[in-house]
Amino acid sequence: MRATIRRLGTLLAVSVMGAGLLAGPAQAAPSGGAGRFKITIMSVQCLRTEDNSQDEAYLLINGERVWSNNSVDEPNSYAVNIDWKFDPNVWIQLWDDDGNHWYDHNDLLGQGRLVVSTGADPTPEDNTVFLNPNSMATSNSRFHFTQGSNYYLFFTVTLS
Ligand SMILES: [Ca+2]
Ligand SMILES: [Ca+2]
Ligand SMILES: [Ca+2]
Repeated sequence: MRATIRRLGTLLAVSVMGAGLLAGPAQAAPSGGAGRFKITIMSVQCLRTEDNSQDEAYLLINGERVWSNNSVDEPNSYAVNIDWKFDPNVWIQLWDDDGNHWYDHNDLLGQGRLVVSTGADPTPEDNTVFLNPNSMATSNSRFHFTQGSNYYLFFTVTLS
């Protein structure tokens, strides 16, 4: 079962890549979620991989796998272009796939949270970004992940 799902995932990934080659950058971005707000993850920048060679990076939004790239190099940037609706919170994880063997689990490279906050000037925290729902201003426009690697994730937030 797991192998079948993985194969389906590979087929999907290959077909998406194929569509990308045919349609170019104008292809429809994957999207999901629900709520008043929308985060757009524009790109992933890798300054240092977790693996000695390339990383097999993938992104989870609220636990759903939304993007992956099996040949992430340092230093390099990769377009993501994922839209995800949310309200009031959304959390994002970046992982490196190592096949998830018992002797080599996949590696969590970092996680960030985006939190709607109407409080007065919440104190900035590492990788907790606050969204003022009145002004739509965010306390940051990127996450910085440094667990055994060095990655930036760039995003914008708009009304959905
Ligand atoms: Ca790894
Ligand atoms: Ca890996
Ligand atoms: Ca590992």
